[in-house]
Amino acid sequence: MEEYVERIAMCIARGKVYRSAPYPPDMKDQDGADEVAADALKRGIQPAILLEGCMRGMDKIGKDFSEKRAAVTNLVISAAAMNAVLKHIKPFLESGEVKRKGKFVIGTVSGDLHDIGKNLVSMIVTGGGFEVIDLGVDVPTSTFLGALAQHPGCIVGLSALLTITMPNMEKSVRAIKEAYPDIKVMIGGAPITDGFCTRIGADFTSHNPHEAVEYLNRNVG
Ligand code: B12
Repeated sequence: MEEYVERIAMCIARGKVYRSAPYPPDMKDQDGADEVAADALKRGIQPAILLEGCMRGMDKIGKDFSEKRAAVTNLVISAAAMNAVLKHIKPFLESGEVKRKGKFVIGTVSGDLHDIGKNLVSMIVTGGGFEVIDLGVDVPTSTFLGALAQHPGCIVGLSALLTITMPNMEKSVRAIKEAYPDIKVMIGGAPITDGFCTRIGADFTSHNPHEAVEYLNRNVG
């Protein structure tokens, strides 16, 4: 069992998606995350064990990213490897056989169409064992509020990439905090700083999706 956790973690941390993938060159002709996950399930390994491998792998690449040993491109490839595993676990997640830790609602704020970072955060949070409700891009405050009413107990994340949409982020955060003072609000995106986060009353910000997962682990439930 531990062997599969380690193999999956390694494929994810190194970004080995499929056997036929040429990257990384030193893992050429070795099974990737896709094949290892399929093999594990065929041998009766519990899907939750594969999720443990996902978390360990993302933990490693997340730390490498924090310490500047990995770039966003590495995160993207690792997320693709993680998705290859999640594809196999999805039916078990949907049937409820594998329990989620909690719910995370995320969206890009009104007026903003950038979604690459948001999608990366969504994927990594999913791999961290949470159910993600992705509201998409250009999300008005009313849609955030509607989703929070529908998913009590969730944590919410807002993304913004444009300085001109940061005021929309502020409006949404303030409205969320007014309607749901107990809901934790996380914000992110290239122009977002710790100072902005504090000023608008959000609870947490990071440029690193791995730290978002750590925040969720600390604050869920
Ligand atoms: C790709 C891109 C686009 C694509 C978007 C495609 C898509 N599907 O997302 C397109 C071409 C559509 C686009 C359009 C525009 N863009 Co643009 N775009 C970019 C670009 C090159 C990359 C953004 C990106 O995806 N980065 C990679 C991801 C992984 O990084 P990220 O989003 O920052 O996310 C990371 C973290 O911030 C964090 N994170 C992100 N969200 C969240 C949320 C939470 C909760 C947490 C915890 C963390 C988190 O995690 C991620 C992983 O580390 C940037 C330049 C740049 N280098 O940033 C310009 C940029 C953001 N764009 C810019 C501009 C001006 C525009 C346009 C206005 C251009 C125009 N004149 O039409 C339009 C606006 C359209 C709109 N209304 O949104 C400017 C913004 C300048 C400013 N000061 O506001 C930038 C900075 C380019 C520049 N240097 O001028 N753009």
